[in-house]
Amino acid sequence: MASTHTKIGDFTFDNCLMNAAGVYCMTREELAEVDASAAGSFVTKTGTLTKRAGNPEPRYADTTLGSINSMGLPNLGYQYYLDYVIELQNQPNSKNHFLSLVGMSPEETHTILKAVQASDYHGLVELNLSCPNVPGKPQIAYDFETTEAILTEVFTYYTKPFGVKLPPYFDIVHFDQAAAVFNKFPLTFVNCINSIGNGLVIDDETVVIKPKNGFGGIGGDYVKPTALANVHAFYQRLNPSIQIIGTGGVKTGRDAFEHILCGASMVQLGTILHQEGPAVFERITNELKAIMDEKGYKNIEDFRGKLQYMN
Ligand code: ERO
Repeated sequence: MASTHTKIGDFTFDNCLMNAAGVYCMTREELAEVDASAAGSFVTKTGTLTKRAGNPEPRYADTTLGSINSMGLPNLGYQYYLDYVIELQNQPNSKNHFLSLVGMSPEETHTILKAVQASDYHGLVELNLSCPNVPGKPQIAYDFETTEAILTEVFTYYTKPFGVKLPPYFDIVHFDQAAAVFNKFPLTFVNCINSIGNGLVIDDETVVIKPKNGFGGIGGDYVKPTALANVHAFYQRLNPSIQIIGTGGVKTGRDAFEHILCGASMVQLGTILHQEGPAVFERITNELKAIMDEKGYKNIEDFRGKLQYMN
């Protein structure tokens, strides 16, 4: 049968499917469940310098075609997640993991990353440049100057494998400009996409989440074409040494197949993991392997990035 084995930088994974940051990754218990599932890895909830309660509830809603959330970055503080991934990396046969991080200011981001640099952790870090839900804090990666300034500073002291979580871009010029910034740095990966920020879902006459008068990040079916476009746009533009993690709208093996076809080396599940729980990894892995078997693909490198265009 086909293998969904993959690599990000020097790290190998038995399966290219894993959770998306924010879903099923708040506590050690949730992370342990994902780790014990068919997922190839996990990423932690984005950890900040100090723990945060997040926005008032209800702050997540399933919708007909996906989800809307305005969690507001609730998390247990970066140290909690750093301790856990270090604990796991010291266990025999541990999977490789991703530690998601961001500060509430560039200064806090550097404080956190300097602590991770000084720690025993030698796994992957994902800097979240795209949280849409903290009132008064814009999505960092929509500001190319600030993004470049942060990454310039980071790479003066940070030497471990490092990637960034990006918001969706919607304009070809923005793909060009964003890729030009990221190509200046020795990034291991970029992850496309975070939720589409600040959508609005209405039930009868009322919003479905409380924070920000109902505005929140959109995930699920709505976002798949945007996610695929971002994965492929960056696949076309980034230095080949920068790999792509594809996130957005994956709920079947076919969706994962399409992300890989667009260039993704790893594929993350958000909304569907929230709906189905960690058993979803086995279902979607089996669906993806069945498609690969039918097409005669032995591993994901046989078709990764090989999206066909019309003449
Ligand atoms: O509100 C959040 O905690 C959140 N929701 C998202 O859809 N994406 C995020 O990146 C994020 C917080 C970091």
